[in-house]
Amino acid sequence: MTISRRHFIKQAAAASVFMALGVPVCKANAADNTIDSWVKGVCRYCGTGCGVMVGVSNGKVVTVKGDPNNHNQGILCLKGALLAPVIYAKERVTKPLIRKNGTLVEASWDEALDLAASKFKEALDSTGPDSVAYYGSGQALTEETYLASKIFKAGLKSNNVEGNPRLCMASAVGGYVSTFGKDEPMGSYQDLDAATCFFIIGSNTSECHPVLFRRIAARKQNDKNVKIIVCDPRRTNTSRIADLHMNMKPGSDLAILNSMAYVIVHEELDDYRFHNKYVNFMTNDKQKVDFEAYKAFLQDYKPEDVEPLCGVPAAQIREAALTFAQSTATTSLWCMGINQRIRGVWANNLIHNLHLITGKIGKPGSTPLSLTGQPNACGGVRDTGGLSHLLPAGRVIAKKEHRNQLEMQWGLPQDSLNPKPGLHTMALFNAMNEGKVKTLLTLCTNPAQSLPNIKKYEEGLKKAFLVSIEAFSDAISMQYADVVFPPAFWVERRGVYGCTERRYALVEKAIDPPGECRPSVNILVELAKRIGVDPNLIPYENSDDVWEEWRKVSAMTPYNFAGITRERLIKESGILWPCPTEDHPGTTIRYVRGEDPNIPEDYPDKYHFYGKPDGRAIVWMRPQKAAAEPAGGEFPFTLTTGRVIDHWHTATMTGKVPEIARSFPHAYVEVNTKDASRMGINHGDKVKVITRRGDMLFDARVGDVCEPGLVFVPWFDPELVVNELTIDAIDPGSKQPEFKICACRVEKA
Ligand SMILES: Nc1nc2c(c(=O)[nH]1)N[C@H]1C(S)=C(S)[C@@H](COP(=O)(O)OP(=O)(O)OC[C@H]3O[C@@H](n4cnc5c(=O)[nH]c(N)nc54)[C@H](O)[C@@H]3O)O[C@H]1N2
Ligand SMILES: Nc1nc2c(c(=O)[nH]1)N[C@H]1C(S)=C(S)[C@@H](COP(=O)(O)OP(=O)(O)OC[C@H]3O[C@@H](n4cnc5c(=O)[nH]c(N)nc54)[C@H](O)[C@@H]3O)O[C@H]1N2
Ligand code: SF4
Ligand SMILES: [Mo]
Repeated sequence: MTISRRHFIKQAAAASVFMALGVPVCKANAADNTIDSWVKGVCRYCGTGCGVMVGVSNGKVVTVKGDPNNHNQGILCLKGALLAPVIYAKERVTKPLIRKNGTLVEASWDEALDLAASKFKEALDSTGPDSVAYYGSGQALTEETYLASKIFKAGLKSNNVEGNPRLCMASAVGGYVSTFGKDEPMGSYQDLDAATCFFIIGSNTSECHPVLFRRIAARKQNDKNVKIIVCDPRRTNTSRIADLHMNMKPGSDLAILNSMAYVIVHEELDDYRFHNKYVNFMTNDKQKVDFEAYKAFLQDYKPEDVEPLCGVPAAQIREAALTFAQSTATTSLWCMGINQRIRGVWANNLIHNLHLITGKIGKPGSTPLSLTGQPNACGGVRDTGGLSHLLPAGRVIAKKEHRNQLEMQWGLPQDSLNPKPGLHTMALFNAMNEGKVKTLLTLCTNPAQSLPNIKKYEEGLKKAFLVSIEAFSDAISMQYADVVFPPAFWVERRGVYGCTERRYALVEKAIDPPGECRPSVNILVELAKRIGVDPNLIPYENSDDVWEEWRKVSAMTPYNFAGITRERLIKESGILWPCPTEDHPGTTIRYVRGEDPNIPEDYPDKYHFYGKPDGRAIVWMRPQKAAAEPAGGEFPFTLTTGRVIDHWHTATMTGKVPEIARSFPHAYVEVNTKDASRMGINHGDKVKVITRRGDMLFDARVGDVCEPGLVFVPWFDPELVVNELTIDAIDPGSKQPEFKICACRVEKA
């Protein structure tokens, strides 16, 4: 039995306390005796990474329920519970397609592979490796990303390997690496059950990580001492359970975070013993200074002084700081409100600062925990090095020593890898505009809708030869594709996803793919061979073979996956790396002796931030900086974009679920009641949103979600592509675009 929306709501109503909190939950169905087998997997959607059991009957997926043995304890949100119909959507691409006379038409595999390979060869022969590129996804399997990255970097000698995590997690990566020397969080979901204070900033957890939000809400319900602080310019469902909602002006996070540090330091709530031993203080231009200099830097951020800039009363900043520092255990959670900013890395640093000056790190319930967006955003792309400056397992292209390690592991001659980092995402699409990148392979991403300021990049999408591995024919990017390969989707092939807490879990194959669809691993291998990549470099029959190699490549680094065998993944519902041996249980706390297997048992100190040469993490002195395009003059409003609970990104999947499509048929614009009444806008009226890049009509949703001066548009709608309006300014460190803030004008249509 599939779960209908009505059935779901009935189940959710049973958990009425959570409904009252705006937390939808979906408990596992009782076993249905019409099911032939239940196959273990991971939800296709968000970075929460809920374990699922896929019910198969007569070779078809008929229902999906939560895996009781995974962290989500059998609970799913509506998106996860309604995955079955997505598999059978009529828009599935089931045969290879090639463009002929402007139209995509069906072709044989040989024809499509040969055409794509010839275009890659043409570009490589005429202009060299820098003229080809790969653009992947945090929704691809770890094995797929590792393989694609190896094909391009080792096989074609092109470091133009990028992916949508650049739009998503790049600033979090930059934050972890600059503060701790290594990417990825140190904590885990266990911390959510021990925290007495949750500091949620720039994350609409209730809509974007619903099952984690439920866990947070449960924690609060079970312990009246638990406090929740939310810092977000919108009154989201997440903010509605907060004890304190700092309803800030967009873009003022750096000031608020420094101001909280000011209060902590001035109230003597910092943990001197901790930061004296485990922390270095560093100016923005990388000068090591002492604690007194850091204190002096904070003088500019007295709560009363930053109040006008951030719109948060000084008393609230003080309250937030005191609650953060005085709670027994504090967990910070953040997401795109922090990362999608031109100073996203700095904002990440300042969140880590609060934990480092108070010593609230590496203890149960105390951790900075960046929420990852996609189901494999923490996994594949970051761990296996699927970005233009990275090599697998935390190595970087710029370091000869790292390149040499990979050359050895991959059986390549020494110094044969390309030493020049490739183009980051926005530079890559710019290079396509300029005709410098001529052939692009995409896998599991829909850039024609998801890139910022998208009109600007249309030229390049048209000009370049676009080879796309894409599951649904109505993805907007298909309008630009020259060859389309039909992939096996979700549970039609086996492979690994890694979620927010460093948990790697296996998505098992439950059914055969339809038509001529093939697993992407096989598509990549076949295409590479035809381009001319040495078959000995890619001797894989399936994703299991790739996984075996990845385990070896990761061993001997702090990203140790050696103990995560396929056999264990089949038996267990996820394992948290580092996991050096087959009898190792996985790691829930990093950087702490006795917990993190990378720290020797006889290491003299409790903490060791081994990513840094002296074992000390860094408290960075990062000043407030305005957004790239602040509101003002002709464009007095701020436009922000984001998500709604039921839709996934460009809606190529959730749009196929009738229950979801009915509840969110189109994008809309949230306008504050005061602004609306001033402009004579009523709920449901057509409103024109105008930015320096274009304009678009949306239905108005008038209410109190946005403060006056701010409007919000969700970006799922393929008919109203709000990315025609958003700005493509990027963080100079992480190169992540500032999707969250641009200036606009709002007019009644
Ligand atoms: N339902 C659903 N869930 C998803 C996804 C989905 O498409 N749909 N996508 C997944 C992915 S890939 C991602 S990356 C995550 C994203 O998850 P989130 O980041 O939680 O979601 P967003 O809606 O993009 O934005 C989060 C919040 O940032 C706030 N914000 C805007 N400007 C600022 C600012 O200047 N400062 C602060 N502090 N906050 C600001 C917005 O008001 C919004 O509430 O969700 C994941 N989960
Ligand atoms: N305005 C605005 N824009 C944003 C954001 C924002 O907050 N605001 N957020 C940004 C963020 S955080 C992200 S992560 C990106 C996401 O941007 P995208 O990755 O471009 O968005 P998706 O819709 O997830 O694209 C996934 C594509 O893969 C296809 N697909 C699904 N399953 C499979 C499969 O198994 N194999 C293959 N080959 N294809 C498959 C889907 O049909 C879809 O076309 O968007 C970014 N864009
Ligand atoms: S919370 Fe995320 S991972 Fe869990 S069921 Fe919902 S969409 Fe899937
Ligand atoms: Mo994302």
